[in-house]
Amino acid sequence: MIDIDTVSYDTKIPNNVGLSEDRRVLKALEKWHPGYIDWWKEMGPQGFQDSLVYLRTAVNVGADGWAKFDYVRMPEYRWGVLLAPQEEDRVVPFGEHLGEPAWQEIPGEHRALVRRLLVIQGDTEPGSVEQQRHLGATAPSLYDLRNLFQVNVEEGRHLWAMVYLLQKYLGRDGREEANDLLMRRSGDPDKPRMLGAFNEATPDWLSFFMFTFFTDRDGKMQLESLAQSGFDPLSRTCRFMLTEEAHHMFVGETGVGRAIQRTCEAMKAAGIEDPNDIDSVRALGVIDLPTMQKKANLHYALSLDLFGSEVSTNAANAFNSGIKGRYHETRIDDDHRLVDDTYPVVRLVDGVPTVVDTPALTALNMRLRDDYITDCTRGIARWNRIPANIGINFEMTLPRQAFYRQIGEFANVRVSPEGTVIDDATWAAREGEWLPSADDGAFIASLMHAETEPGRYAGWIAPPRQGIDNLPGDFEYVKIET
Ligand code: BYC
Ligand code: FE
Ligand code: FE
Repeated sequence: MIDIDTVSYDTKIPNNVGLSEDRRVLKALEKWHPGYIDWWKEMGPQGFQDSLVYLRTAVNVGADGWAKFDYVRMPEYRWGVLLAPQEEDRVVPFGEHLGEPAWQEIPGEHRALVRRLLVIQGDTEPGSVEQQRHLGATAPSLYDLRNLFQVNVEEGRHLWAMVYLLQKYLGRDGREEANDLLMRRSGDPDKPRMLGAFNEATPDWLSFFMFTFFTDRDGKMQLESLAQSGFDPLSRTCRFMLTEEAHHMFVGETGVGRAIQRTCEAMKAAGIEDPNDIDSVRALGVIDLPTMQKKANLHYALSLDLFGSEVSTNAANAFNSGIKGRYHETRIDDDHRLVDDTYPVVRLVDGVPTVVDTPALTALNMRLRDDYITDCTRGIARWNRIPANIGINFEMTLPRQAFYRQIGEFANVRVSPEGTVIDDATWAAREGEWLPSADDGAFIASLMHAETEPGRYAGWIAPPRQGIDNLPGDFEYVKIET
């Protein structure tokens, strides 16, 4: 019996899955490890591989005290395989196998489906690290630099989490997939990452914060759904990943929030009341609020695409077979089978976005997306308190979900943020009001420069209210030269 409360360090790979007694999987992971380190050095954070970074490392899986903070060089980070504790007598919580004991192996008939989900999930993790690899050079503070690297090493660990499941439960196929996960590259036309949002550039820190707010939140929703899985090792893996994910969204939400705060404070101090007086605001060396709205529009639309098509038989199969559930499945009060249910889905009917009742099983992507939208809306409301408190009249909003989509119902139509279908000419004329333009990008880029002195923050962003690990904001979170 493996003691899951103790993480074992008797192999190179910290784990609570008894790796030292599982020679086959241990050997497979040890074989994969050097390729991972090569990938990290080639595609991970550029320029800081020798710096000492004040990072948390997962050393346990309990509710409290699972992380230890210390200075580490990133290539020496202890990426481990950690699963949340096994729940006794857990059953498949939904689908046609509802109520059967949860599976400790993948049922033969669902191997292809699980493999696909593990690979898609796994592919996003290194994708995001690749997207963010240039950001260290322009970090607005050591505090932010450290948070970037924390997110990066944990996305690396999320890759390990998926690779463990592939190697342990999918044999040779899993091994091949694990190797391929190190071969694809974000944005590479020949071997891109699998999902759209992970092939976009993350050109500046505002994008990084928007990404961690919007796209890591898709990660949260997807992991929550997979955490419901009847395949128990997948459930336990995702449950532990979710404890790390919370910090990623914290980084995004507070990052954007601090930029909003700084802009509002600068406007107030300069006596500028109109948020749309963009030239005057930019002259203060801060990012104007309408540009932040445009960035939010972009990252939100890209993240909505990550939920797949509105109507999806893949999603129906994943649910029916007990592999991927709904957000908070076990808290939902219904039959958890959905065979005769319907769900309202926004579809394009005669060129107009229209709510259509659709069989609930095929509408599961949509349902998860709706839960996601609710979650985003709460975060936006928290952002909006900042201008209100400072006395600047501005509210961030979310565009309608048909806006700027590349996947699903609305992939082939032009839609305004208000949800009106428009022609190409109107789109071309107004796109610059809704999405960041090259000029906006250049302006933001002009503000991006590194602050490397402890306690100093770039002029476009407010300091955090408190530091990490109860340390002050002027703590030396990264020792760049060592
Ligand atoms: N880009 O039947 P459909 C995270 C493909 S983020 C490109 O609707 P399904 C993280 C689709 O693969 C969370 N292709 O698909 C965040 C399918 O292709 P095939 C990642 C796309 O399966 C920040 C076809 O279109 N985890 O963790 O219902 C930092 C038909 O689509 C896209 C997961 O996503 C796209 N956006 O839904 C780091 C969980 N969307 O099979 C990490 C696992 C769809 O016909 N994945 N396609 O060739 C899933 O549950 C589902 O596969 C999806 C798609 C929700 C992604
Ligand atoms: Fe992740
Ligand atoms: Fe994340």
